Amino acid sequence: MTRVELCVKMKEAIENIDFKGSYLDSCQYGSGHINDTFLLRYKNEKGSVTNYILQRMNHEIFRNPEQLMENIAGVTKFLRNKIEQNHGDVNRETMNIIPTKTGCSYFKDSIGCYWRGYQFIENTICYDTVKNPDDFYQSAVAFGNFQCQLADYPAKTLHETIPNFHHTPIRLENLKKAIKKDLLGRVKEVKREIEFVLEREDFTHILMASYAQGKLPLKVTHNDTKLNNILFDRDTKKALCVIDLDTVMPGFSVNDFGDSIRFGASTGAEDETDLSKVNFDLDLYRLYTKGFLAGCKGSLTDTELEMLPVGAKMMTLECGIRFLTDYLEGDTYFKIHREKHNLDRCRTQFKLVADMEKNWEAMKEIVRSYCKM
Ligand code: ADP
Ligand code: GN1
Ligand code: MG
Repeated sequence: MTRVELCVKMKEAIENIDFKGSYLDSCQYGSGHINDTFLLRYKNEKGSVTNYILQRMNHEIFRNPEQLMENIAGVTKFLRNKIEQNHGDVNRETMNIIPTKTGCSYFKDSIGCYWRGYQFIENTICYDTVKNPDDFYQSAVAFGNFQCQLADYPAKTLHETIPNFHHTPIRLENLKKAIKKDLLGRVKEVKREIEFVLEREDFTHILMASYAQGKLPLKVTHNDTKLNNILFDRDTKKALCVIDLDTVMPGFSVNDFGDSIRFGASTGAEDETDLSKVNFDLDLYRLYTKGFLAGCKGSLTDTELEMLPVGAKMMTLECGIRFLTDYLEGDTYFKIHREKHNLDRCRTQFKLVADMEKNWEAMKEIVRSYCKM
């Protein structure tokens, strides 16, 4: 879609979603890899400005946006009740959908794109890297708590918004298919990366095998627990709201733990090109473990606890595999902002995997130390 087309469709969405006040302007917002996010400004009756979030959902990735929005509507309503019971702020501690003028949770435009509106959560900050270790700790408590809050959510009613999202062996199969096709002739450049993955093929099966043996339970999980999927309160500096609920579905708790570690317990950005700057930070791992276990409030089984380090390495390896696959397939999934962006991202992930392997015993010991408390 061209920029002009996008603007036309955006106008259609703006007219149909029940934003209150008179429209002032809009701009692109945030640094997510998947949806198109905009900040809208409205002038309200009192003359002051109300902000809203408008998102064009990526329906190539989320093949069934209706079902996805049914999940989000259900989960946010459930969270609102929990927050209310705890005397929290229902407008700031969870996402709130702005329905369309006909009361639907999403708007489908005339060319079949799906849009949704959210209340903008004011006075918050979103971090793309860990600047202050306490923020990372706070995010750990928030993601642990999120899982705990949803522990009694009727999981069977949730749709699988992306089938096999964290099924690592299937991710590896997809990579193998991309290697075979070699659409853009890029395989020759990434021989080392491919070898790195194939050497770890057995590892990719660990979680699925444990689940198949009835050891690892299925929980309601977030599945995309990057630090920038949390909003922090600007004043209190506390993690306030878990966002980006597109992938909330049944999954493994250890993967929620793991995805945060791969993104946050790194000394470099996800797309850093200088790999000497990218190291696994054991102190941040320790801090996150402490916070996540505090947030989960004793709800993890012994198998889940034991497998937390596996979750960390699994999510990092899997994400690297996904970036590499997308690179070979011509960068159609993750938004890229420069040439070889996905390859750079893949390399940081594999660097972290290698670092985790060097720190494996220490990672296990850290989990054990917090379980004894
Ligand atoms: P993506 O799936 O593309 O990552 P997100 O739902 O995570 O999209 O949104 C992208 C960014 O927009 C977030 O990282 C955050 O900075 C901002 N954002 C999203 N929703 C809100 C909201 N309700 N209030 C304030 N900021 C928001
Ligand atoms: C995507 O949507 P966003 O930017 O929060 C992706 C995650 C990846 C992440 C890598 C639906 O997350 O799975 O781990 O990029 N989300 C989806 O940064 O694929
Ligand atoms: Mg996001």
